Amino acid sequence: MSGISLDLIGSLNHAGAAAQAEDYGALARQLARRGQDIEALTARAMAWSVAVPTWGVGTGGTRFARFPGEGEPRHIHDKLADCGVIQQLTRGTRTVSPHFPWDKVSDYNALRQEAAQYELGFDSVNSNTFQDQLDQPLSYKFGSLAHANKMTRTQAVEHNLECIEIGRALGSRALTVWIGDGTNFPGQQNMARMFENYLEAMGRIYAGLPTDWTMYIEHKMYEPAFYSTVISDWGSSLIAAQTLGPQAKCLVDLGHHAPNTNIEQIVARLIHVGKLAGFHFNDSKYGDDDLDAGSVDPFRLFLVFNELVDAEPKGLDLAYMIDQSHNVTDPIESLMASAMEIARAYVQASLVDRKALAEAQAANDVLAAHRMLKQAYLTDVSPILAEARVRQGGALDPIAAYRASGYRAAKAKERPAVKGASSGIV
Ligand code: PSV
Ligand code: MN
Repeated sequence: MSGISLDLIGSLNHAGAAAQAEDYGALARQLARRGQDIEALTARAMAWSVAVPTWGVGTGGTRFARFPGEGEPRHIHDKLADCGVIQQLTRGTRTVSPHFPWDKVSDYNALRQEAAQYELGFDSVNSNTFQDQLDQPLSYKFGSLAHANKMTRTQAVEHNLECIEIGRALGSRALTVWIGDGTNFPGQQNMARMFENYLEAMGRIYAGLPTDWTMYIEHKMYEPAFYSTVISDWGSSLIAAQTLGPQAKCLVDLGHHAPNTNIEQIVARLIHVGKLAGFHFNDSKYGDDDLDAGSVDPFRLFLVFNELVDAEPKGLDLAYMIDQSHNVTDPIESLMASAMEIARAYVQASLVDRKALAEAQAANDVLAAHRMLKQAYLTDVSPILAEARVRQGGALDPIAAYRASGYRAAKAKERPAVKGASSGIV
């Protein structure tokens, strides 16, 4: 099932081929002078993949307003079609991460086949106990897995167990649990008891995990709760993961920390204890802004990958996902740009000469060590990323190809706009 005409991709790639060959050759010579083989780096870029969130292809909003885009996906089938375009053009987003109940259907085996037609698989399944659904007996207004009332906790546990069942049918092997539970007022709840309630409920979900599954615990400092959240930081997340057992790990969403937090150090610590699950990539300036990965602070993204590449000999098995809210851009364009920025940070981090860096660190040659990171970060690896895409049948310039295809305008005709004002994160 092809979303964008192969002829169009082919002719645009052909038009840019000479310039790409020239840029690739120049970069190959520059890297060879540094003792690096461009082909090995291109092979790494080709093997790289990051999951796209199904909720990311819809236009996002804030709690003030949402300004819907044209031709938005109406359901999971449209979302898969859009994710298929992202994969077709970038060749670096081979899986999607669904969210339930938003993506509910009656036949998950059929959904798995449908995704396979776009050459997509399913990554981690995400549960949602931060909203009330229409047919839901007990409200999550005052919490879900950490709720004071055991019946509400049980309802939230059952939803998570249902997500695992759905995920099994989809071929997923992980459950991501993020809760909005917390308080807005000091004294509103007993913070210690809330954490105990959470652990009790999570223990019941953990008991339902298939043996080859992992549970990802996602922390977040604030929002929707503004005084305290139950899993506010990596410390709480790690305590929970260690209490639950070896199948529980900590997921780092880059936007879920206080401004200026040294996230790369958190990454290093979680790797040290063998508890890093993976990432939700996005960028931010002030809070959980959910901006496009690498759009505000690309150096931070690079430094996170510097830790990951450094730890590769430890044999990491991580989940890489995007988690963004596209309020003012076409979500397909933003997701393609983000996937490419994430791959860029990965390839740049792969340029660091680890042996030379370790020697400079051992000799306390501070500036030499720092300059090695800077040199890698300042290297324009775009020709490597483009080569990796084209060799796999993708687009030399995905955003240009997408714009030339008229995909969005065609979808605007096919998917009529939903009328009325709305707000919300997704
Ligand atoms: C919460 O802000 C979060 O990062 C979690 O990953 C949710 O599943 C997602 O956003 C929902 O938009
Ligand atoms: Mn997230």
